[in-house]
Amino acid sequence: MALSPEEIARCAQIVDEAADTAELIPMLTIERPEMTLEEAYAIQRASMVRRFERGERLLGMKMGLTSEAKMKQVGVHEPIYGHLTDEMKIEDGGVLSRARCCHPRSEPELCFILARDLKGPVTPEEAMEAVSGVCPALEIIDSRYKNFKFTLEDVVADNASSRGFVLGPVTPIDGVDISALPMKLVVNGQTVQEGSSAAIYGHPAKSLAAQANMLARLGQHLEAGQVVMSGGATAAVAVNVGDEVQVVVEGLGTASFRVEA
Ligand code: 0L1
Ligand code: MG
Repeated sequence: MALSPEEIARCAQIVDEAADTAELIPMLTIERPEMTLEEAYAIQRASMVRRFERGERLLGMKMGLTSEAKMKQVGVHEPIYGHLTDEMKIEDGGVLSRARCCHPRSEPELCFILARDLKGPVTPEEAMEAVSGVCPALEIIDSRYKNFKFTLEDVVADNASSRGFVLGPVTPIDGVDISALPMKLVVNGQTVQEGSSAAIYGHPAKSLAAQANMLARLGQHLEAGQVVMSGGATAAVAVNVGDEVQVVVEGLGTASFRVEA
């Protein structure tokens, strides 16, 4: 590790304060070009500790950059993950406060609900044994970096751009084939993105297993009751004040939020 513990803590403070105040920051790697992916995750974890010290609770994890569309959109080549807290959760039909965001975008996802602890290494099939239900979901991503531009290390340090998430009705996982569900993102009644759950890392179960396996490398695991956002099925779309944003997943239902000032 090239960055000192003090520098990790300083970077965590920078990204945490930027997320808290919705103020744009320059990429951390401009001044720290030597930052490794491992250090970026250390910064992410340290920024989460700051949130937990303010009273936020961990609700689960999110996989990011799991689709070809997303990798292309941000110009990187491997999935990443971030943490989800109760401060980020928006009830289905609820409100995203634009004032709490820098430049929010939303994307349609599937979210898994875990009934059991999930420890990697696991195969996708083994990972699914820990799942009790799945729901249509919307993620709101909001990079704290200027112009939504970053390196892989920058975006990992910034908690994979997490800003919010909305969960729709939960369907028991037994008997649901999630391999290729048609999904769409609807804004103000217009379909703005269409895709398939197959675009989520080839299969959403692969994304869940990858999450468990990445955590396992750090000696960590997912816990019963946690949620795992599996990743966007399409490119993300900018959302603005007044927008009504909805995900529609064939066979699973819908979830929505609206954007207010
Ligand atoms: O959830 C995602 O796939 C986004 C990960 C971070 C990249 C971005 O901000 O677009
Ligand atoms: Mg996402």
